Amino acid sequence: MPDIVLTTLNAKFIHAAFGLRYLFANLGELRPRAVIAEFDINQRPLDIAEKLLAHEPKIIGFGIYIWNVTETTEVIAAIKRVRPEIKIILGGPEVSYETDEQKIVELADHIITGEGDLKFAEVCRKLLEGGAGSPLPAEASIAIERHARSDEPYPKIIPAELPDFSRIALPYDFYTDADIAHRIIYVEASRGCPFTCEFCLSSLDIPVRQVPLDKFLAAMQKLLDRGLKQFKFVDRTFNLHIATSRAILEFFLARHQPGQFYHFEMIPDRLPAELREVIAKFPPGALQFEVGIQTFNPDVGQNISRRQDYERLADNLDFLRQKTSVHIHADLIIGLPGETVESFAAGFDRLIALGPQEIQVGILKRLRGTPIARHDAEWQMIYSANPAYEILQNKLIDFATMQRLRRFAKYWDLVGNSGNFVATTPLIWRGASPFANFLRLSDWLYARLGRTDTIALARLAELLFQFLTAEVKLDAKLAAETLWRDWQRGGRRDAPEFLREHLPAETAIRSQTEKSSLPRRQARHGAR
Ligand code: B12
Ligand code: SF4
Repeated sequence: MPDIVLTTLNAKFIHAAFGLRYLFANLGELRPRAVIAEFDINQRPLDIAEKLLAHEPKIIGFGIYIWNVTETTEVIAAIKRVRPEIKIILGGPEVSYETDEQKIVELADHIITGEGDLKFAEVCRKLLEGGAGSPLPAEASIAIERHARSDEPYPKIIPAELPDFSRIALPYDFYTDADIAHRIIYVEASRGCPFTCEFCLSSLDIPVRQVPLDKFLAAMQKLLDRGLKQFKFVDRTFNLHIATSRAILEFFLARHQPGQFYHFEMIPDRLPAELREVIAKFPPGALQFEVGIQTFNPDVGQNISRRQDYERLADNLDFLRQKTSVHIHADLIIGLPGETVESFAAGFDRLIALGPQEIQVGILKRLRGTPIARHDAEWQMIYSANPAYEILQNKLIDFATMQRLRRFAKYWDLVGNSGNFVATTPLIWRGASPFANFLRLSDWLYARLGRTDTIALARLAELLFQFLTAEVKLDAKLAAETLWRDWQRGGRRDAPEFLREHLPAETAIRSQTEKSSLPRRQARHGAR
Protein backbone atom coordinates (compact mmCIF):
# COMPACT_ATOMS: atom_id res chain seq x y z
CA MET A 1 0.00 0.00 0.00
CA PRO A 2 1.37 3.48 -0.88
CA ASP A 3 2.20 5.90 1.92
CA ILE A 4 1.43 8.91 -0.26
CA VAL A 5 -1.51 9.48 -2.58
CA LEU A 6 -1.39 12.46 -4.89
CA THR A 7 -4.83 13.39 -6.08
CA THR A 8 -7.03 16.01 -7.66
CA LEU A 9 -10.47 16.41 -9.18
CA ASN A 10 -10.04 17.50 -12.80
CA ALA A 11 -12.58 19.73 -14.52
CA LYS A 12 -13.42 16.74 -16.76
CA PHE A 13 -11.93 13.30 -17.23
CA ILE A 14 -10.28 14.39 -20.45
CA HIS A 15 -7.95 16.88 -18.69
CA ALA A 16 -4.87 15.16 -17.30
CA ALA A 17 -3.52 16.76 -14.09
CA PHE A 18 -0.18 18.22 -15.06
CA GLY A 19 0.83 19.76 -11.71
CA LEU A 20 0.38 16.44 -9.88
CA ARG A 21 2.71 14.71 -12.29
CA TYR A 22 5.38 17.32 -11.54
CA LEU A 23 5.03 16.61 -7.82
CA PHE A 24 5.16 12.86 -8.43
CA ALA A 25 8.22 13.13 -10.69
CA ASN A 26 10.09 15.03 -7.97
CA LEU A 27 9.40 12.70 -5.07
CA GLY A 28 12.86 11.14 -5.42
CA GLU A 29 13.30 8.07 -3.21
CA LEU A 30 9.67 8.41 -2.06
CA ARG A 31 8.29 7.81 -5.53
CA PRO A 32 7.89 4.02 -5.10
CA ARG A 33 5.87 4.79 -1.97
CA ALA A 34 3.44 7.05 -3.86
CA VAL A 35 0.60 6.84 -6.38
CA ILE A 36 -1.40 9.31 -8.43
CA ALA A 37 -5.18 8.93 -8.21
CA GLU A 38 -7.17 11.27 -10.46
CA PHE A 39 -10.88 11.99 -10.38
CA ASP A 40 -13.17 14.54 -11.94
CA ILE A 41 -15.66 16.93 -10.43
CA ASN A 42 -18.63 14.92 -11.65
CA GLN A 43 -17.82 12.00 -9.37
CA ARG A 44 -19.50 11.75 -5.99
CA PRO A 45 -17.35 13.10 -3.12
CA LEU A 46 -18.06 10.07 -0.91
CA ASP A 47 -17.05 7.67 -3.68
CA ILE A 48 -13.83 9.61 -4.13
CA ALA A 49 -13.16 9.52 -0.37
CA GLU A 50 -13.76 5.76 -0.38
CA LYS A 51 -11.33 5.19 -3.26
CA LEU A 52 -8.65 7.32 -1.60
CA LEU A 53 -9.02 5.57 1.74
CA ALA A 54 -8.78 2.17 0.05
CA HIS A 55 -5.08 2.98 -0.56
CA GLU A 56 -4.61 3.25 3.22
CA PRO A 57 -2.20 6.16 2.83
CA LYS A 58 -0.42 8.13 5.52
CA ILE A 59 -0.47 11.33 3.48
CA ILE A 60 -2.88 12.57 0.82
CA GLY A 61 -1.83 15.54 -1.29
CA PHE A 62 -4.71 17.35 -3.04
CA GLY A 63 -4.37 19.76 -5.97
CA ILE A 64 -6.90 22.55 -5.37
CA TYR A 65 -8.19 24.74 -8.19
CA ILE A 66 -11.15 27.03 -8.70
CA TRP A 67 -13.09 24.25 -10.45
CA ASN A 68 -12.73 21.66 -7.68
CA VAL A 69 -12.50 23.48 -4.37
CA THR A 70 -16.18 22.98 -3.48
CA GLU A 71 -16.23 19.25 -4.21
CA THR A 72 -12.80 18.62 -2.69
CA THR A 73 -13.87 20.31 0.54
CA GLU A 74 -16.57 17.65 0.84
CA VAL A 75 -14.10 14.84 0.11
CA ILE A 76 -11.68 16.06 2.76
CA ALA A 77 -14.42 16.66 5.33
CA ALA A 78 -15.47 13.01 4.97
CA ILE A 79 -11.89 11.69 5.15
CA LYS A 80 -11.10 13.75 8.23
CA ARG A 81 -14.19 12.39 9.99
CA VAL A 82 -13.41 8.77 9.16
CA ARG A 83 -9.60 8.79 9.35
CA PRO A 84 -8.45 11.96 11.14
CA GLU A 85 -4.87 10.71 11.47
CA ILE A 86 -4.23 10.81 7.70
CA LYS A 87 -2.21 13.93 6.90
CA ILE A 88 -3.92 16.10 4.35
CA ILE A 89 -1.64 18.41 2.37
CA LEU A 90 -3.13 20.93 -0.03
CA GLY A 91 -1.54 22.87 -2.87
CA GLY A 92 -2.55 24.60 -6.10
CA PRO A 93 -3.57 28.12 -7.13
CA GLU A 94 -6.86 28.22 -5.23
CA VAL A 95 -5.20 27.69 -1.84
CA SER A 96 -2.04 29.67 -2.54
CA TYR A 97 -3.68 32.97 -1.55
CA GLU A 98 -6.28 34.19 0.95
CA THR A 99 -5.84 31.04 3.01
CA ASP A 100 -7.29 32.59 6.17
CA GLU A 101 -10.87 32.47 5.01
CA GLN A 102 -11.21 29.04 3.42
CA LYS A 103 -13.04 26.08 4.92
CA ILE A 104 -10.83 23.62 3.02
CA VAL A 105 -7.75 25.18 4.61
CA GLU A 106 -9.30 24.78 8.03
CA LEU A 107 -9.86 21.06 7.38
CA ALA A 108 -6.34 20.31 6.08
CA ASP A 109 -3.11 19.73 8.01
CA HIS A 110 -0.76 21.63 5.72
CA ILE A 111 -1.02 23.95 2.77
CA ILE A 112 1.98 24.36 0.51
CA THR A 113 1.51 27.63 -1.35
CA GLY A 114 3.04 28.31 -4.77
CA GLU A 115 4.95 25.85 -6.93
CA GLY A 116 5.11 22.64 -4.92
CA ASP A 117 7.36 20.56 -7.21
CA LEU A 118 10.17 20.17 -4.68
CA LYS A 119 8.48 21.33 -1.49
CA PHE A 120 5.91 18.55 -1.43
CA ALA A 121 8.65 15.90 -1.38
CA GLU A 122 10.48 17.78 1.34
CA VAL A 123 7.40 17.99 3.56
CA CYS A 124 6.43 14.35 2.98
CA ARG A 125 9.94 13.24 3.80
CA LYS A 126 9.82 15.03 7.11
CA LEU A 127 6.32 13.88 7.94
CA LEU A 128 7.15 10.26 7.15
CA GLU A 129 10.49 10.39 8.97
CA GLY A 130 8.72 11.60 12.06
CA GLY A 131 5.97 9.06 11.35
CA ALA A 132 2.99 10.85 9.78
CA GLY A 133 0.85 12.07 12.60
CA SER A 134 3.77 13.19 14.75
CA PRO A 135 5.00 16.77 14.79
CA LEU A 136 7.73 18.10 12.52
CA PRO A 137 11.10 18.56 14.19
CA ALA A 138 11.51 22.00 15.72
CA GLU A 139 14.42 22.88 13.44
CA ALA A 140 12.36 22.03 10.32
CA SER A 141 13.36 24.33 7.53
CA ILE A 142 9.77 24.57 6.47
CA ALA A 143 8.67 26.28 9.69
CA ILE A 144 8.03 29.61 8.09
CA GLU A 145 4.64 30.76 9.12
CA ARG A 146 2.26 29.80 11.88
CA HIS A 147 -1.37 29.57 10.87
CA ALA A 148 -1.86 26.35 12.77
CA ARG A 149 -4.67 25.53 15.16
CA SER A 150 -3.41 26.34 18.64
CA ASP A 151 -2.93 22.64 19.48
CA GLU A 152 -0.77 21.99 16.38
CA PRO A 153 2.92 22.32 17.13
CA TYR A 154 4.03 22.71 13.49
CA PRO A 155 3.27 25.21 10.74
CA LYS A 156 0.17 24.94 8.71
CA ILE A 157 0.92 27.26 5.82
CA ILE A 158 4.18 26.41 4.09
CA PRO A 159 5.25 28.78 1.30
CA ALA A 160 7.29 27.01 -1.38
CA GLU A 161 10.37 28.82 -2.63
CA LEU A 162 10.35 29.26 -6.42
CA PRO A 163 11.95 26.04 -7.65
CA ASP A 164 14.90 26.21 -9.99
CA PHE A 165 14.04 24.46 -13.26
CA SER A 166 17.49 22.92 -13.51
CA ARG A 167 16.69 20.98 -10.31
CA ILE A 168 13.19 19.86 -11.30
CA ALA A 169 12.60 16.47 -12.91
CA LEU A 170 10.25 16.75 -15.88
CA PRO A 171 6.97 14.88 -15.51
CA TYR A 172 6.24 13.66 -19.02
CA ASP A 173 7.06 9.99 -18.43
CA PHE A 174 4.17 9.93 -15.97
CA TYR A 175 1.59 10.43 -18.64
CA THR A 176 0.51 6.85 -19.26
CA ASP A 177 -0.11 5.38 -22.71
CA ALA A 178 -3.84 5.58 -21.94
CA ASP A 179 -3.45 9.30 -21.10
CA ILE A 180 -1.65 9.84 -24.38
CA ALA A 181 -4.33 8.02 -26.32
CA HIS A 182 -7.43 9.51 -24.70
CA ARG A 183 -6.74 12.72 -22.77
CA ILE A 184 -5.54 16.28 -23.19
CA ILE A 185 -1.82 16.34 -22.49
CA TYR A 186 -0.37 19.57 -21.13
CA VAL A 187 3.24 20.64 -21.56
CA GLU A 188 5.17 23.77 -20.55
CA ALA A 189 8.40 25.30 -21.78
CA SER A 190 8.32 28.19 -19.30
CA ARG A 191 6.61 29.42 -16.15
CA GLY A 192 5.68 32.92 -15.10
CA CYS A 193 4.50 36.02 -16.92
CA PRO A 194 6.17 39.45 -17.02
CA PHE A 195 2.84 41.26 -17.49
CA THR A 196 0.61 42.58 -14.78
CA CYS A 197 -3.02 42.15 -15.89
CA GLU A 198 -4.83 42.57 -12.61
CA PHE A 199 -7.55 39.94 -13.16
CA CYS A 200 -5.03 37.17 -13.82
CA LEU A 201 -3.28 34.96 -11.33
CA SER A 202 -0.29 34.63 -13.61
CA SER A 203 0.44 38.34 -13.08
CA LEU A 204 1.79 37.22 -9.69
CA ASP A 205 4.02 34.55 -11.24
CA ILE A 206 7.21 36.46 -11.80
CA PRO A 207 9.94 36.07 -12.89
CA VAL A 208 9.62 34.12 -16.11
CA ARG A 209 11.67 30.94 -16.07
CA GLN A 210 12.47 28.66 -19.00
CA VAL A 211 12.77 24.90 -18.89
CA PRO A 212 16.26 24.13 -20.28
CA LEU A 213 15.50 23.87 -24.00
CA ASP A 214 17.42 20.70 -24.84
CA LYS A 215 15.87 18.86 -21.88
CA PHE A 216 12.42 20.07 -22.90
CA LEU A 217 12.78 19.12 -26.56
CA ALA A 218 14.10 15.68 -25.62
CA ALA A 219 10.94 15.16 -23.55
CA MET A 220 8.78 16.34 -26.48
CA GLN A 221 10.57 13.91 -28.78
CA LYS A 222 9.72 11.09 -26.40
CA LEU A 223 6.06 12.11 -26.39
CA LEU A 224 6.07 12.19 -30.19
CA ASP A 225 7.68 8.76 -30.24
CA ARG A 226 4.94 7.52 -27.92
CA GLY A 227 2.34 8.70 -30.41
CA LEU A 228 1.11 11.96 -28.83
CA LYS A 229 -0.76 13.99 -31.42
CA GLN A 230 -2.01 17.04 -29.53
CA PHE A 231 0.29 19.23 -27.42
CA LYS A 232 -1.35 21.83 -25.23
CA PHE A 233 1.21 24.37 -24.02
CA VAL A 234 0.29 26.10 -20.77
CA ASP A 235 3.04 28.73 -20.96
CA ARG A 236 1.44 32.03 -20.01
CA THR A 237 3.02 33.85 -22.95
CA PHE A 238 4.54 31.50 -25.46
CA ASN A 239 5.79 34.34 -27.71
CA LEU A 240 7.83 36.07 -25.03
CA HIS A 241 11.32 34.78 -25.80
CA ILE A 242 11.28 34.81 -29.55
CA ALA A 243 14.37 32.65 -30.11
CA THR A 244 13.03 29.92 -27.81
CA SER A 245 9.53 30.06 -29.31
CA ARG A 246 11.01 29.80 -32.76
CA ALA A 247 13.21 26.85 -31.79
CA ILE A 248 10.18 25.00 -30.37
CA LEU A 249 8.04 25.74 -33.43
CA GLU A 250 10.83 24.64 -35.75
CA PHE A 251 11.24 21.44 -33.75
CA PHE A 252 7.58 20.52 -34.25
CA LEU A 253 7.48 21.69 -37.86
CA ALA A 254 10.42 19.44 -38.76
CA ARG A 255 8.62 16.44 -37.25
CA HIS A 256 5.08 17.31 -38.27
CA GLN A 257 2.78 14.50 -39.31
CA PRO A 258 -0.83 14.89 -40.45
CA GLY A 259 -3.17 15.06 -37.47
CA GLN A 260 -0.68 16.66 -35.11
CA PHE A 261 -1.89 19.77 -33.34
CA TYR A 262 -0.19 22.32 -31.08
CA HIS A 263 -1.93 24.88 -28.87
CA PHE A 264 -0.16 28.00 -27.54
CA GLU A 265 -1.21 31.00 -25.46
CA MET A 266 0.08 34.19 -27.05
CA ILE A 267 0.03 37.92 -26.50
CA PRO A 268 -1.41 39.48 -29.65
CA ASP A 269 0.93 42.40 -30.22
CA ARG A 270 4.18 40.45 -30.46
CA LEU A 271 4.73 38.56 -33.67
CA PRO A 272 8.05 39.57 -35.21
CA ALA A 273 9.24 38.33 -38.60
CA GLU A 274 11.29 35.50 -37.04
CA LEU A 275 8.08 33.96 -35.70
CA ARG A 276 5.86 34.85 -38.65
CA GLU A 277 8.18 33.05 -40.99
CA VAL A 278 7.98 29.71 -39.22
CA ILE A 279 4.27 30.00 -38.27
CA ALA A 280 3.36 30.48 -41.94
CA LYS A 281 4.94 27.14 -42.80
CA PHE A 282 2.59 25.04 -40.68
CA PRO A 283 -0.15 23.24 -42.59
CA PRO A 284 -3.87 23.92 -41.97
CA GLY A 285 -5.17 22.70 -38.64
CA ALA A 286 -1.78 22.25 -36.98
CA LEU A 287 -1.56 25.42 -34.89
CA GLN A 288 -4.02 27.00 -32.49
CA PHE A 289 -3.25 30.29 -30.77
CA GLU A 290 -5.21 31.45 -27.75
CA VAL A 291 -4.82 35.19 -27.97
CA GLY A 292 -5.77 37.25 -24.93
CA ILE A 293 -7.13 40.65 -25.95
CA GLN A 294 -9.58 41.12 -23.06
CA THR A 295 -10.49 44.71 -23.93
CA PHE A 296 -10.19 47.16 -26.82
CA ASN A 297 -10.78 50.08 -24.48
CA PRO A 298 -7.41 51.70 -23.64
CA ASP A 299 -8.81 53.30 -20.46
CA VAL A 300 -9.94 49.89 -19.21
CA GLY A 301 -6.56 48.48 -20.21
CA GLN A 302 -4.95 51.13 -18.07
CA ASN A 303 -7.29 50.41 -15.13
CA ILE A 304 -6.22 46.77 -15.13
CA SER A 305 -2.54 47.49 -15.85
CA ARG A 306 -2.58 45.81 -19.24
CA ARG A 307 -0.69 47.58 -21.97
CA GLN A 308 -1.56 46.65 -25.53
CA ASP A 309 -0.58 48.01 -28.91
CA TYR A 310 -3.88 47.83 -30.81
CA GLU A 311 -2.42 48.65 -34.19
CA ARG A 312 0.15 45.92 -33.96
CA LEU A 313 -2.49 43.54 -32.63
CA ALA A 314 -4.71 44.20 -35.65
CA ASP A 315 -1.78 43.78 -38.01
CA ASN A 316 -0.78 40.48 -36.38
CA LEU A 317 -4.30 39.05 -36.46
CA ASP A 318 -4.63 40.14 -40.05
CA PHE A 319 -1.35 38.39 -40.88
CA LEU A 320 -2.47 35.20 -39.11
CA ARG A 321 -5.80 35.18 -40.95
CA GLN A 322 -4.44 36.07 -44.38
CA LYS A 323 -1.06 34.37 -44.49
CA THR A 324 -1.29 31.37 -42.17
CA SER A 325 -3.66 28.56 -41.30
CA VAL A 326 -3.54 29.22 -37.56
CA HIS A 327 -6.79 28.64 -35.71
CA ILE A 328 -7.28 31.77 -33.58
CA HIS A 329 -9.15 31.67 -30.30
CA ALA A 330 -9.31 35.27 -29.03
CA ASP A 331 -10.43 36.22 -25.52
CA LEU A 332 -12.51 39.19 -24.39
CA ILE A 333 -13.79 39.87 -20.86
CA ILE A 334 -17.09 41.41 -19.79
CA GLY A 335 -17.22 43.30 -16.48
CA LEU A 336 -13.77 44.90 -16.27
CA PRO A 337 -13.57 48.16 -14.31
CA GLY A 338 -14.49 51.03 -16.63
CA GLU A 339 -15.94 48.86 -19.43
CA THR A 340 -19.49 49.81 -20.41
CA VAL A 341 -21.82 47.64 -22.48
CA GLU A 342 -21.23 50.05 -25.36
CA SER A 343 -17.45 49.90 -25.16
CA PHE A 344 -17.54 46.10 -24.87
CA ALA A 345 -19.86 46.00 -27.89
CA ALA A 346 -17.47 48.20 -29.89
CA GLY A 347 -14.58 45.89 -28.96
CA PHE A 348 -16.53 42.78 -29.91
CA ASP A 349 -17.43 44.28 -33.29
CA ARG A 350 -13.82 45.27 -33.86
CA LEU A 351 -12.69 41.76 -33.09
CA ILE A 352 -15.30 40.19 -35.39
CA ALA A 353 -13.88 42.34 -38.18
CA LEU A 354 -10.44 40.86 -37.53
CA GLY A 355 -11.89 37.40 -38.23
CA PRO A 356 -10.70 34.99 -35.52
CA GLN A 357 -12.36 31.57 -35.73
CA GLU A 358 -13.43 31.73 -32.08
CA ILE A 359 -14.08 34.56 -29.65
CA GLN A 360 -14.22 33.53 -26.02
CA VAL A 361 -16.46 35.96 -24.18
CA GLY A 362 -15.40 35.53 -20.56
CA ILE A 363 -17.13 36.96 -17.52
CA LEU A 364 -14.73 38.65 -15.12
CA LYS A 365 -13.80 36.56 -12.08
CA ARG A 366 -12.21 37.74 -8.90
CA LEU A 367 -9.56 35.06 -8.53
CA ARG A 368 -8.06 34.71 -5.08
CA GLY A 369 -4.91 36.74 -4.74
CA THR A 370 -5.38 38.91 -7.83
CA PRO A 371 -4.99 42.69 -7.59
CA ILE A 372 -8.29 43.35 -9.40
CA ALA A 373 -9.76 43.55 -5.89
CA ARG A 374 -8.32 47.05 -5.53
CA HIS A 375 -11.13 48.33 -7.77
CA ASP A 376 -13.94 46.97 -5.61
CA ALA A 377 -14.90 50.26 -3.97
CA GLU A 378 -14.38 52.69 -6.87
CA TRP A 379 -16.17 50.58 -9.48
CA GLN A 380 -18.63 48.95 -7.06
CA MET A 381 -17.55 45.50 -8.14
CA ILE A 382 -19.83 42.80 -6.70
CA TYR A 383 -18.74 39.20 -7.27
CA SER A 384 -20.35 35.88 -6.47
CA ALA A 385 -19.08 34.51 -3.15
CA ASN A 386 -18.80 31.01 -4.69
CA PRO A 387 -16.31 29.66 -7.22
CA ALA A 388 -15.76 30.80 -9.98
CA TYR A 389 -16.35 34.17 -8.22
CA GLU A 390 -17.91 35.74 -11.32
CA ILE A 391 -18.91 39.37 -11.37
CA LEU A 392 -22.61 39.94 -10.67
CA GLN A 393 -22.73 43.68 -11.23
CA ASN A 394 -20.60 46.80 -11.14
CA LYS A 395 -21.03 50.55 -11.31
CA LEU A 396 -21.56 50.50 -15.08
CA ILE A 397 -23.44 47.21 -15.63
CA ASP A 398 -26.33 46.32 -13.36
CA PHE A 399 -27.23 42.75 -12.38
CA ALA A 400 -30.01 42.30 -14.95
CA THR A 401 -27.77 43.52 -17.76
CA MET A 402 -24.90 41.34 -16.55
CA GLN A 403 -27.25 38.33 -16.69
CA ARG A 404 -28.18 39.27 -20.24
CA LEU A 405 -24.50 39.44 -21.16
CA ARG A 406 -23.80 36.15 -19.42
CA ARG A 407 -26.45 34.54 -21.65
CA PHE A 408 -24.94 36.28 -24.66
CA ALA A 409 -21.60 34.63 -23.78
CA LYS A 410 -23.17 31.17 -23.44
CA TYR A 411 -25.21 31.33 -26.64
CA TRP A 412 -22.22 32.79 -28.44
CA ASP A 413 -20.25 29.75 -27.40
CA LEU A 414 -22.97 27.40 -28.67
CA VAL A 415 -23.53 29.20 -31.94
CA GLY A 416 -20.45 31.31 -32.77
CA ASN A 417 -17.64 29.22 -31.31
CA SER A 418 -18.81 25.63 -31.50
CA GLY A 419 -18.02 25.32 -35.19
CA ASN A 420 -21.54 23.93 -35.69
CA PHE A 421 -22.79 27.12 -37.36
CA VAL A 422 -19.75 28.46 -39.16
CA ALA A 423 -21.66 29.65 -42.23
CA THR A 424 -24.88 30.53 -40.41
CA THR A 425 -23.37 32.81 -37.73
CA PRO A 426 -22.46 35.64 -40.15
CA LEU A 427 -26.09 35.67 -41.32
CA ILE A 428 -27.11 36.40 -37.73
CA TRP A 429 -24.62 39.13 -37.04
CA ARG A 430 -24.55 40.88 -40.40
CA GLY A 431 -25.43 44.55 -40.26
CA ALA A 432 -23.94 47.50 -38.46
CA SER A 433 -23.17 45.80 -35.16
CA PRO A 434 -22.54 42.05 -34.84
CA PHE A 435 -22.79 42.47 -31.07
CA ALA A 436 -26.23 44.13 -31.20
CA ASN A 437 -27.52 41.58 -33.69
CA PHE A 438 -26.28 38.61 -31.73
CA LEU A 439 -27.64 40.09 -28.50
CA ARG A 440 -31.00 40.24 -30.20
CA LEU A 441 -30.74 36.53 -31.00
CA SER A 442 -29.61 35.82 -27.44
CA ASP A 443 -32.64 37.59 -25.94
CA TRP A 444 -34.93 35.87 -28.45
CA LEU A 445 -33.52 32.41 -27.69
CA TYR A 446 -33.79 32.92 -23.95
CA ALA A 447 -37.42 34.05 -24.25
CA ARG A 448 -38.19 30.71 -25.94
CA LEU A 449 -35.90 28.33 -24.06
CA GLY A 450 -35.56 29.83 -20.60
CA ARG A 451 -32.12 28.26 -20.35
CA THR A 452 -28.67 28.37 -21.93
CA ASP A 453 -27.55 24.76 -21.53
CA THR A 454 -28.67 21.23 -22.50
CA ILE A 455 -30.05 22.38 -25.84
CA ALA A 456 -30.04 19.64 -28.47
CA LEU A 457 -28.21 20.66 -31.62
CA ALA A 458 -31.21 19.95 -33.85
CA ARG A 459 -33.42 22.14 -31.66
CA LEU A 460 -30.88 24.96 -31.75
CA ALA A 461 -30.59 24.67 -35.54
CA GLU A 462 -34.37 24.87 -35.87
CA LEU A 463 -34.55 27.94 -33.65
CA LEU A 464 -31.82 29.63 -35.67
CA PHE A 465 -33.81 28.92 -38.82
CA GLN A 466 -36.91 30.45 -37.26
CA PHE A 467 -34.98 33.48 -36.07
CA LEU A 468 -33.37 34.07 -39.44
CA THR A 469 -36.59 33.75 -41.39
CA ALA A 470 -39.14 35.28 -39.00
CA GLU A 471 -37.05 37.93 -37.24
CA VAL A 472 -34.20 38.82 -39.63
CA LYS A 473 -36.60 38.25 -42.59
CA LEU A 474 -33.97 36.31 -44.48
CA ASP A 475 -34.98 34.35 -47.54
CA ALA A 476 -35.95 30.84 -46.30
CA LYS A 477 -34.04 29.10 -49.08
CA LEU A 478 -30.80 30.93 -48.26
CA ALA A 479 -31.21 30.28 -44.52
CA ALA A 480 -31.99 26.60 -45.14
CA GLU A 481 -29.11 26.02 -47.53
CA THR A 482 -26.65 27.69 -45.17
CA LEU A 483 -27.84 25.68 -42.17
CA TRP A 484 -27.71 22.54 -44.28
CA ARG A 485 -24.06 23.21 -45.16
CA ASP A 486 -23.27 23.61 -41.48
CA TRP A 487 -25.28 20.52 -40.61
CA GLN A 488 -23.27 18.36 -43.00
CA ARG A 489 -19.96 19.76 -41.75
CA GLY A 490 -20.58 17.94 -38.48
CA GLY A 491 -20.63 14.63 -40.37
CA ARG A 492 -24.44 14.37 -40.55
CA ARG A 493 -26.06 12.94 -43.67
CA ASP A 494 -29.80 13.45 -43.34
CA ALA A 495 -31.37 16.88 -43.42
CA PRO A 496 -33.54 17.59 -40.38
CA GLU A 497 -37.27 17.72 -40.99
CA PHE A 498 -37.63 21.51 -40.73
CA LEU A 499 -35.09 22.05 -43.55
CA ARG A 500 -36.33 19.45 -46.02
CA GLU A 501 -39.09 21.42 -47.66
CA HIS A 502 -36.64 24.25 -48.40
CA LEU A 503 -33.93 22.09 -49.98
CA PRO A 504 -33.79 20.46 -53.40
CA ALA A 505 -34.63 16.76 -52.92
CA GLU A 506 -31.23 15.43 -54.05
CA THR A 507 -29.21 17.68 -51.70
CA ALA A 508 -30.97 16.48 -48.59
CA ILE A 509 -29.22 13.15 -48.73
CA ARG A 510 -25.80 14.23 -49.93
CA SER A 511 -22.87 14.18 -47.57
CA GLN A 512 -19.85 16.37 -48.21
CA THR A 513 -17.86 15.58 -45.15
CA GLU A 514 -14.38 14.23 -45.15
CA LYS A 515 -13.00 12.51 -42.12
CA SER A 516 -10.51 14.78 -40.35
CA SER A 517 -7.92 13.79 -37.79
CA LEU A 518 -7.96 17.28 -36.21
CA PRO A 519 -9.80 18.08 -32.98
CA ARG A 520 -13.46 18.14 -33.99
CA ARG A 521 -14.19 21.78 -33.22
CA GLN A 522 -11.10 23.05 -35.04
CA ALA A 523 -11.83 20.78 -38.00
CA ARG A 524 -15.30 22.32 -38.38
CA HIS A 525 -13.82 25.84 -38.26
CA GLY A 526 -11.25 24.78 -40.83
CA ALA A 527 -14.03 24.31 -43.33
CA ARG A 528 -14.91 28.00 -43.13
C1 B12 B 1 -5.19 23.42 -17.83
C2 B12 B 1 -5.98 24.54 -17.23
C3 B12 B 1 -7.36 24.40 -17.16
C4 B12 B 1 -8.14 23.17 -17.64
C5 B12 B 1 -8.46 22.17 -16.50
C6 B12 B 1 -7.33 21.24 -16.16
C7 B12 B 1 -7.71 20.11 -15.27
N1 B12 B 1 -6.73 19.41 -14.77
O1 B12 B 1 -8.85 19.83 -15.05
C8 B12 B 1 -9.44 23.87 -18.15
C9 B12 B 1 -9.17 24.31 -19.59
C10 B12 B 1 -10.74 23.07 -18.12
C11 B12 B 1 -9.46 25.11 -17.26
C12 B12 B 1 -10.60 25.81 -16.99
C13 B12 B 1 -10.63 26.93 -16.17
N2 B12 B 1 -9.59 27.55 -15.61
CO1 B12 B 1 -7.80 26.96 -15.85
N3 B12 B 1 -6.05 26.67 -16.21
C14 B12 B 1 -5.33 25.71 -16.74
C15 B12 B 1 -3.85 26.12 -16.91
C16 B12 B 1 -3.71 26.70 -18.32
C17 B12 B 1 -2.79 25.07 -16.74
C18 B12 B 1 -2.72 24.35 -15.39
C19 B12 B 1 -1.39 23.67 -15.32
O2 B12 B 1 -1.29 22.51 -15.64
N4 B12 B 1 -0.33 24.43 -14.98
C20 B12 B 1 1.03 23.95 -14.91
C21 B12 B 1 1.26 23.24 -13.56
C22 B12 B 1 2.70 22.82 -13.45
O3 B12 B 1 1.01 24.22 -12.55
P1 B12 B 1 -0.16 24.03 -11.48
O4 B12 B 1 -1.23 23.22 -12.03
O5 B12 B 1 -0.48 25.36 -10.94
O6 B12 B 1 0.57 23.15 -10.34
C23 B12 B 1 1.62 23.69 -9.51
C24 B12 B 1 1.11 24.37 -8.22
O7 B12 B 1 -0.18 24.88 -8.33
C25 B12 B 1 1.27 23.35 -7.17
N5 B12 B 1 0.29 22.28 -6.99
C26 B12 B 1 -0.65 21.80 -7.80
N6 B12 B 1 -1.29 20.75 -7.25
C27 B12 B 1 -0.73 20.53 -6.05
C28 B12 B 1 -0.99 19.58 -5.06
C29 B12 B 1 -0.23 19.60 -3.88
C30 B12 B 1 -0.48 18.59 -2.84
C31 B12 B 1 0.78 20.59 -3.70
C32 B12 B 1 1.56 20.62 -2.46
C33 B12 B 1 1.02 21.54 -4.68
C34 B12 B 1 0.28 21.51 -5.85
O8 B12 B 1 2.48 22.72 -7.58
C35 B12 B 1 2.41 22.51 -9.01
C36 B12 B 1 3.80 22.46 -9.58
O9 B12 B 1 4.46 23.67 -9.42
C37 B12 B 1 -3.73 27.23 -15.80
C38 B12 B 1 -2.72 28.34 -16.13
C39 B12 B 1 -1.31 27.86 -15.90
N7 B12 B 1 -0.50 28.03 -16.88
O10 B12 B 1 -0.99 27.26 -14.86
C40 B12 B 1 -5.16 27.78 -15.72
C41 B12 B 1 -5.75 28.16 -14.35
C42 B12 B 1 -5.35 27.04 -13.40
N8 B12 B 1 -7.17 28.20 -14.61
C43 B12 B 1 -7.73 29.18 -14.03
C44 B12 B 1 -9.11 29.51 -14.23
C45 B12 B 1 -9.58 30.80 -13.59
C46 B12 B 1 -9.95 28.70 -15.00
C47 B12 B 1 -11.43 28.97 -15.35
C48 B12 B 1 -12.29 29.54 -14.26
C49 B12 B 1 -11.35 29.92 -16.57
C50 B12 B 1 -12.60 30.27 -17.29
N9 B12 B 1 -12.38 31.16 -18.20
O11 B12 B 1 -13.67 29.82 -17.10
C51 B12 B 1 -11.94 27.60 -15.83
C52 B12 B 1 -12.72 26.81 -14.75
C53 B12 B 1 -13.24 25.49 -15.24
C54 B12 B 1 -14.49 25.03 -14.54
N10 B12 B 1 -15.03 23.93 -14.99
O12 B12 B 1 -14.99 25.64 -13.65
C55 B12 B 1 -6.76 29.93 -13.11
C56 B12 B 1 -6.79 29.33 -11.70
C57 B12 B 1 -7.48 30.03 -10.63
C58 B12 B 1 -7.59 29.12 -9.42
N11 B12 B 1 -7.61 29.76 -8.29
O13 B12 B 1 -7.64 27.92 -9.48
C59 B12 B 1 -5.39 29.61 -13.81
C60 B12 B 1 -4.17 29.68 -12.90
C61 B12 B 1 -5.26 30.63 -14.96
C62 B12 B 1 -4.91 32.04 -14.53
N12 B12 B 1 -3.75 32.50 -14.84
O14 B12 B 1 -5.66 32.78 -13.97
N13 B12 B 1 -8.26 25.40 -16.82
S1 SF4 C 1 -3.53 37.75 -18.88
FE1 SF4 C 1 -1.83 36.80 -20.01
S2 SF4 C 1 -0.35 38.49 -20.27
FE2 SF4 C 1 -1.73 39.12 -18.62
S3 SF4 C 1 -0.74 38.44 -16.69
FE3 SF4 C 1 -2.16 36.80 -17.35
S4 SF4 C 1 -0.92 35.39 -18.55
FE4 SF4 C 1 0.23 37.32 -18.39
